[in-house]
Amino acid sequence: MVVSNRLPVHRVVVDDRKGWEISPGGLVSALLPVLQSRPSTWVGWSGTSETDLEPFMHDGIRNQPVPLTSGEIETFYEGFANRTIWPLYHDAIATPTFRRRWWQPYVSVNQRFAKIATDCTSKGGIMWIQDFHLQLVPAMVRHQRPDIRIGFFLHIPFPPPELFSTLPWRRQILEGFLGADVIGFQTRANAANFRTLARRYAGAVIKGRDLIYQGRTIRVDAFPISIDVGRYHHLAESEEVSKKAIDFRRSLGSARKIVLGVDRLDYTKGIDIRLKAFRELLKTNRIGLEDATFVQVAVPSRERVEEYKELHNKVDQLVGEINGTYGEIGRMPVHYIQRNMRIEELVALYLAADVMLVTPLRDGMNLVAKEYVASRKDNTGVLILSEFAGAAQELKSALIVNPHDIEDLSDSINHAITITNAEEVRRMRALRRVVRNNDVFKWADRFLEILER
Ligand code: ADQ
Repeated sequence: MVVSNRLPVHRVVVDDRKGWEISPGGLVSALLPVLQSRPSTWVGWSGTSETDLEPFMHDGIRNQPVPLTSGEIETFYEGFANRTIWPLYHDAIATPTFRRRWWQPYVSVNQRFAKIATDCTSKGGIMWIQDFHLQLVPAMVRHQRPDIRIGFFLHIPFPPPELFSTLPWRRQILEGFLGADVIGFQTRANAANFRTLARRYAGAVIKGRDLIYQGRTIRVDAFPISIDVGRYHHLAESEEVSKKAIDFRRSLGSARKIVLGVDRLDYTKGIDIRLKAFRELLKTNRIGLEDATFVQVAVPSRERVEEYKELHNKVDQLVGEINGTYGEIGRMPVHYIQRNMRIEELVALYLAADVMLVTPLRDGMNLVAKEYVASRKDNTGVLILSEFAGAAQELKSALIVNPHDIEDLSDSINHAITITNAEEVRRMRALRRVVRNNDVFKWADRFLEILER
């Protein structure tokens, strides 16, 4: 049983007929094979306003929809999840909003998920709950059904005590997590933050990596998530993708190097800062149009939330300003694409890019960094990686930067553009070894193996 905010499928309408299609993404592709090998159910919101959806089978998995009202989408999802928890857990880069009227809907939606999920879990079954939308579900499930083995994985960072302590509902959230038997985080530091806070506010006792709480032993550990490495490798080898990469390069003109960024348009990802660093290089004449061109792909997300609208405008403005100031007819320093791309197109871009910029101010893991590395089949390419992404704990051979430091960032871009072939290959080989050794299947196996013990 997997429980997450969204089902692994989304609605498609073809010739006026409604159907479902598997959603792209690492979590879905990691869990599908695991779930398909045994009778399983995925509980989640369908992403639509339909409230009368019956459970349905898709690709060998039973999908159990959880309805959300438009009021709950505003208070539970856009409010408590996206404007309270998301910014608080990302170092308060945007100021978290604490609004009392969002709390009750968060509790009642969590209750609905817990009820629907327990109702379809057999005796002694295994339940794996995902992410920050559902932090209360583990305790709610335990309360109703102590026979179930409960796992919880947080995809985003878990903040240090000074920050988390400001949350008015800190105790309730911690107690929610503590209903699980295994609690997984992206990094060891995140897991340590949780243990400290569980001791401070919930009276848990720390014993190595475990917590003792209400007579139970709870495993609290780091499980760094990864990608389906084989799939990226396979795509990078395909003729269609290789051709597309050559096309991309050709259409980007004669600049020697292509620098790439791929992100959800989110204020945690540091998109504006990397544009400023690139502008700095142009402004100080350290690079010219013939040296490098910067491609930023950003898919809009959470567009109804104010901070996201502001970021959208800010990035539009910066791109316009850089191109207006430093561009020439037919030669623009920045190419900005604001839409979803097919995975084949993304891998082609990864293949075309000499330098990949992953500069979040804070990020749970960052899968884009791993996707780039997995696609670089000829061991070239330079990854510039923020020290504040979970991925930096593993990808130590990247050029590691502090994204708050524009000079450090522009120096690193300059270094990446002028790097020697020997250094480039040495770094990429080491990165590829790390990514190959921990793919998403290993991640899921390790978590489930501990949960099933
Ligand atoms: P995200 O914040 O969404 O995930 P990330 O890990 O980078 O961040 O994953 C984004 C995914 O979306 C990647 O697979 C990427 O290829 C894809 N993507 C990005 N832009 C795209 C575009 N324009 N078109 C198509 N696909 C695009 C959250 C956490 C992360 C954590 C993951 C997984 O915030 O820290 O790594 O979950 O746990």
